[in-house]
Amino acid sequence: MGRLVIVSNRVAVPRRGEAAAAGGLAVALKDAFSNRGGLWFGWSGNVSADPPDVVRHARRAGVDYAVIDLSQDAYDGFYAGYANSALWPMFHFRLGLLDYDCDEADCYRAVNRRYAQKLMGMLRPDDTVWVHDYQMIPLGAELRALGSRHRIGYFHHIPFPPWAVFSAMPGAEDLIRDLLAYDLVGVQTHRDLAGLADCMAQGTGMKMRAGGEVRFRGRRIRLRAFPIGIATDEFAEVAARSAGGPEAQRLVASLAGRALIIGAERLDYTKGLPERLKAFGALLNRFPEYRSKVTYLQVAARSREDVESYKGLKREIEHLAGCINGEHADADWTPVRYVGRAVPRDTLAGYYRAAQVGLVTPLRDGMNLVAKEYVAAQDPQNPGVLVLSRFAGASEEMPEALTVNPLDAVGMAEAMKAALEMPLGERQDRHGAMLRRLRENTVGGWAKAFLDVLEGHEPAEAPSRAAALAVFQARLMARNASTSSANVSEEMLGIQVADLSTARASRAR
Ligand code: ADQ
Repeated sequence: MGRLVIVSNRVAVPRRGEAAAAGGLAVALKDAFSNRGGLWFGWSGNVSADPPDVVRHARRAGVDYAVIDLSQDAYDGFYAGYANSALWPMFHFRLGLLDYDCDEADCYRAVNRRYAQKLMGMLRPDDTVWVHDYQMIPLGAELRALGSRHRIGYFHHIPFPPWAVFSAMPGAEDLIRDLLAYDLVGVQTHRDLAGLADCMAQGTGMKMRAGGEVRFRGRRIRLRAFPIGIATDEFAEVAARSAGGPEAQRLVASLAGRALIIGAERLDYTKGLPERLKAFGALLNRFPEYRSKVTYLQVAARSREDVESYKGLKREIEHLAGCINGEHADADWTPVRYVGRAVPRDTLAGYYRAAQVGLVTPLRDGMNLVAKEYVAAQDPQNPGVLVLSRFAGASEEMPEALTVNPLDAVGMAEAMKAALEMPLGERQDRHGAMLRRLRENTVGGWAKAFLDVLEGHEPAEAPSRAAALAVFQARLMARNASTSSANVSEEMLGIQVADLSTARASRAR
């Protein structure tokens, strides 16, 4: 069996003597790596004006890490620019925040091309390549253009909207065609799979067949939903241990017997923080019996502060928290506690366990691991209640949560009240059902399921014409700044239509 090669935007090389950071992909891939060895390639996280054009290598616990640095221009155009100012809002249905710049789009392709060139030099013929997330969509096509015949899979961690939304992105057809270079495209949920299939059908003319695949020039591209999980039992153990630790104990003592509602996430406009604060305000206004009886703790790790659309968010949240506290606080009670930074994973797990309600209410989310962690962290004898947005991918797998629309402040306030008042038996039943499912679908199982489908696949032909066309298009755009992406798309679509009619004609024969 060949190596497993992972490509993700950010690669955190563990310190010497450490296996890997707890949580996240590193845990998911532990088994896969330990069975066959592997390579993990991506951006080091370093940015400088003129970084050396070299790949740095490190070996930790049987895994080779290979990282490159980004120049300030590449960081601005590729990461802060196209990936996080255009792709991120579009994939989260926030077209009003989509900030497209064609130079940044070119930069995104150029960075992906550079990654492909570096990676090709490190690949062995029997390697399996697994590409992660929206920063890397064109990587597969760039690898194919360089002659790669590897099995290449792509997993999309964030939502996949239907074509009516996706097509707002300039160059949408090219982006969706890039996915045809992969052998397997994975998304989180069935809702995302429907979005992906719709984009494939309308953006490329390729209809998903029964069995979840499209056929393109003799190749089979599988489209599947693989809902990501967590290391359930390990997280439950960490939470149980941390609940007795000093951090959680200090928190519990400070509540003076009041109920605790918790929220935790990166400070991101997709996570619905202002809406949640307004809903908590509505709880205190509509149900005054909860004044001085409940405390809401929001832990929000700072994120992407150099992206324009994130800049006002911190201020808005601080303002809302201040307003609620100003209106309702007492000398001995602060309704909203706001911790504006990341806290260690085990501390967070202890906080989850101490909370009677987990409030996870994103406006859109691929999956949302906090929802799963909150459930895993509970004491099964006396579990808290999860209040979950219907727009989080996790809601597909967790119907026993109290499902809410995050835009409905009163509905959310009522759900919080119902959660705080839920009888023990009902809490145990709901929690038990969710925990069973979390144990069945762990993050290790998720990685295995993806790789099993990817590796059951016949080798791809390379370079496919579709991929070569996508690369041709990107190069053309880069060379000729005056050529608008719309023109190039039309030109490509012309080729596409011609190809399809040839295919139809040959089928008819
Ligand atoms: P994220 O958008 O980062 O992930 P999420 O899935 O919730 O969102 O994962 C966040 C992780 O960070 C969790 O493990 C959580 O415990 C941790 N965390 C949150 N707040 C923290 C804080 N203040 N301090 C420390 N740790 C904190 C993207 C997609 C998601 C998808 C994941 C995985 O946007 O939809 O679930 O990838 O595929």
